[in-house]
Amino acid sequence: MLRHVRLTTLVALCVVVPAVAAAAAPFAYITNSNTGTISVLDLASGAETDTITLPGSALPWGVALSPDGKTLYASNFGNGNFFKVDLATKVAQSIAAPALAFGVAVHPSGSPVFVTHNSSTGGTSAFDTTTFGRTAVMSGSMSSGAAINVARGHLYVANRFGVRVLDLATYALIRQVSMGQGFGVAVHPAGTTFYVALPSLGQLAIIDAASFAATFVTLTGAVTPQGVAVSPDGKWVYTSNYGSANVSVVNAETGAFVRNVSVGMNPYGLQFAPDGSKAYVANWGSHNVSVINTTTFTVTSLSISGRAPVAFGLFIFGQAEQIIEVAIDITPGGNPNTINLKAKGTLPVAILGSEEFNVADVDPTTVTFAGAPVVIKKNGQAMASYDDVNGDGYVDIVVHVDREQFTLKVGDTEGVLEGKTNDGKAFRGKGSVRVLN
Ligand SMILES: [Ca+2]
Ligand SMILES: [Ca+2]
Repeated sequence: MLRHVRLTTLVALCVVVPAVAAAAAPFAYITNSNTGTISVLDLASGAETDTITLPGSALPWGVALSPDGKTLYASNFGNGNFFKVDLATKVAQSIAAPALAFGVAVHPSGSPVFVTHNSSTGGTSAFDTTTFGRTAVMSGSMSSGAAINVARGHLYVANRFGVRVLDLATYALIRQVSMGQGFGVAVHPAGTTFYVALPSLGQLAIIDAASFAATFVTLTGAVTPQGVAVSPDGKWVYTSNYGSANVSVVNAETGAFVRNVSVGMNPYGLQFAPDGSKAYVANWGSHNVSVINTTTFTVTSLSISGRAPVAFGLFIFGQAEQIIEVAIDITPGGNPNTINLKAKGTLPVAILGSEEFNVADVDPTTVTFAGAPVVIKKNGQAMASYDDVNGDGYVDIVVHVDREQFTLKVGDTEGVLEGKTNDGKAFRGKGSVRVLN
């Protein structure tokens, strides 16, 4: 392992130094029931980057992804089958299943896949994901949402009478929690609690995963809550209310109903982004996806090419974007870092290299400091140079930003540098400043 990097070895280092683990941007996979398609949405841009057409007469409904994110499973509510989609090739394969395939969940090991059936005698099937043979049948009636509690080794299936708790290894029935038709099911990240939407009661059931004791939250102003989702930090539970075009927000710690947020028509599938900053809901009636900012509760929408989206299940895959923290030196060698807002020209800021961060990875055209971009020269290149400004043996990059574009004001004490590496990873550094006018 190279501990000290000299300028002359910079090029070689691009190969030698391991990059920080890549964070896959999240994608949403929306089943469009009227068009027999799946819209693939890049949640970083909000754009539909792919549209997968399912074979046959398809009414894609429930959805789940394999743990590695490479395979998608979608139920076909219109026929006795479900689909396996290879997300690399976008090839969809049809697998025979009992009628009215509805909810889908995948075992944490990747197999089997569980498919629920929404008929009067419909329970749950388990399919081996290599052979696609049906390896188990669990009884039930009007089964809908399915979810897995990895910590407790339980499979939950909502049904006509509430929710069934099944042993994830033996499929034995552990408990039927009776409380009226259950629909969507979601599990707290710690596995301590699970949640069931009760459409006909307009309630959310909060169920202790050990004792199965249930408490019920009345969702004021909610009609037919169907989908349910828990925030990644476990603090909030949302329901999508099909009949009232809104999403209810419940405090998971207190069990208190907090508020409703208006979304599109007939909201159905609902899930949080991996970083919890947004929640996405597929609107069956308005043919789009609402995006709820979970801090401000403002709502925007994403367009999709298909119609009548459902996305019932866990339809988002990806990791929260990780920001690499870097050390910077504003006006290298100078201290304090005085910034005169009346000054023109450029301000040099060094991004310091280290054993963990190779500045050869920096795309200088993406860098801003205190809102000011790096100056682009007439030849199209960023004004930047490589030097070891602090003499620690690691190469640093010195970028020159446009002094006339600072968003700083007098009294600010911190300047933030942001940018991206050549392969799109975000980094950030902070330094003290003294701002004069
Ligand atoms: Ca300095
Ligand atoms: Ca250095």
